[in-house]
Amino acid sequence: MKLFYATTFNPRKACAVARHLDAPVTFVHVDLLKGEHRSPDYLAVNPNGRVPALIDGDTMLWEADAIMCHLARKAGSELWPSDGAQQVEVMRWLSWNSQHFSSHTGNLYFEHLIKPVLGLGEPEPAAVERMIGAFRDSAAVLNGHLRTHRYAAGDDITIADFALASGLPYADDTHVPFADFPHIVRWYTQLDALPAWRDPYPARTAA
Ligand SMILES: N[C@@H](CCC(=O)N[C@@H](CS)C(=O)NCC(=O)O)C(=O)O
Repeated sequence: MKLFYATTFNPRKACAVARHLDAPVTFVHVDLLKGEHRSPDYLAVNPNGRVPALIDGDTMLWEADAIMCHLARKAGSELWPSDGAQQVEVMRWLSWNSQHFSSHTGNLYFEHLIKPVLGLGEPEPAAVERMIGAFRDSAAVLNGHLRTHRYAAGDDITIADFALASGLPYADDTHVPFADFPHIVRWYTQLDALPAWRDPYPARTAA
């Protein structure tokens, strides 16, 4: 398998799951600043021109959540539960995460970390305030759930946890106030104890 990635928000969770599972993937770095994600060769893999993407034999897969699912299924890992009802529970959190929780952390990531790199100016204060308010509303829901659940889908870690955690490694720089939510902090501490989560990317030698 080949996993195309950059050291950014969405590929991070796919790389972390690949490393956590010790999956037999070759990591292929895609240089976004050089526009490698818009090359014809890369667009043939992912017509969205985004990372991550995965090639596994004849399968070309994009969307980080689907890639995590594919890697977990292929490894026979309970990160993607074998039980159907548990799969539904994982899907609930993946779906909610992409529409709500990580949508807010992702927007803050864009304002604080991507705009400066792309020369798009300073974070817009009113927009940032709205994003933080939206994050707080979502975080209250997750915090309430985690009060009685060790992980998002229950007692065991799943790909939903990797997805939900996507924006939290950047929280200091992106001013995501997750420290105000004690059950999220307790839950995230478990993720942060995983070597693959803390250090999801392969070492790269300078070009
Ligand atoms: N929904 C996609 C989002 C992928 C995505 O937006 N990736 C960003 C990096 S975090 C990207 O490739 N950006 C390049 C661009 O938009 O030009 C996923 O979860 O895989």
